[in-house]
Amino acid sequence: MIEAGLAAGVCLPALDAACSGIRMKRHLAILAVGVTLANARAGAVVYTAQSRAVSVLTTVDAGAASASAPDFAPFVASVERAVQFVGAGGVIRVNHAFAGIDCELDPNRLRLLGQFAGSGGLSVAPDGAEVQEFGQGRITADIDFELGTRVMMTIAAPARPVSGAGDTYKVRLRGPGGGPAGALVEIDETMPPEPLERTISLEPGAYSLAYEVQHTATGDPTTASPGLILLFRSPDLDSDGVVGTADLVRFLGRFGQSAGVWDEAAACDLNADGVVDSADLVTLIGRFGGV
Ligand SMILES: [Ca+2]
Ligand SMILES: [Ca+2]
Repeated sequence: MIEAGLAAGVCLPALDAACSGIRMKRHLAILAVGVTLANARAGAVVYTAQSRAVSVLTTVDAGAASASAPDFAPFVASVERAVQFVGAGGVIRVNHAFAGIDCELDPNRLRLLGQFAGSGGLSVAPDGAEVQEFGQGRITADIDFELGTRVMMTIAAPARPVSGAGDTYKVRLRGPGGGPAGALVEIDETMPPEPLERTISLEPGAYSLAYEVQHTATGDPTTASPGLILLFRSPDLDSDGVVGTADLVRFLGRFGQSAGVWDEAAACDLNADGVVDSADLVTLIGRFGGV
């Protein structure tokens, strides 16, 4: 007993230290497992492929310029050309083409803002021959992503710019299965130019978005501002793979705010009714601790 007591008395601090070390290792191991799981899940939306580009063309000199995104980082770029030419009556005019893009692939939203400007007109050669000159801008984005869980998504775009013959406009979202059955959104230049806003519950799986808009300026200067947003309404607001305290804090920071699809608060409007309120909070709490 005494020996045991002494032994215990001597050994306890050492054991305590040893146990503390073991606890620390276990703690680190649990942390490591947690990090691995978070990385593996990495939020509801994972982008798997991207191809984004802007380009312009001026017909006076058949000149072109373009830029494309090298990776999944925000793509902010613009290209521009401006060339003088002789119009009717010897008046000097400008054949202009500008195209800009600002596109983010955030786990909670895919947002693309575009900008076009341009001008053209009739050029008159010394022999009197007239040619219709135009400035043309083009924006394209092909983006694939995968969903690990069911997500309510809103896709929205302003009405396409009304432009000339030969211009193109496409918004196409395809889901698992591909083909006609997988076509969730399909809009092109043959349809009336109307704003798009549609909320869809997306099942887990692979999706592909194709966006293309081409704007042609044939006369006096014109501008156009196309855009597109896919808003993924997941309560995992920080996209770390779990609905937790950080998401709740972020959510409460937007509580009570109105939320159109283009607003910063929109990701917190989980039921897409235009306001961040208690109904959304109930959804978040219901998923707390899960994905
Ligand atoms: Ca989270
Ligand atoms: Ca709401």
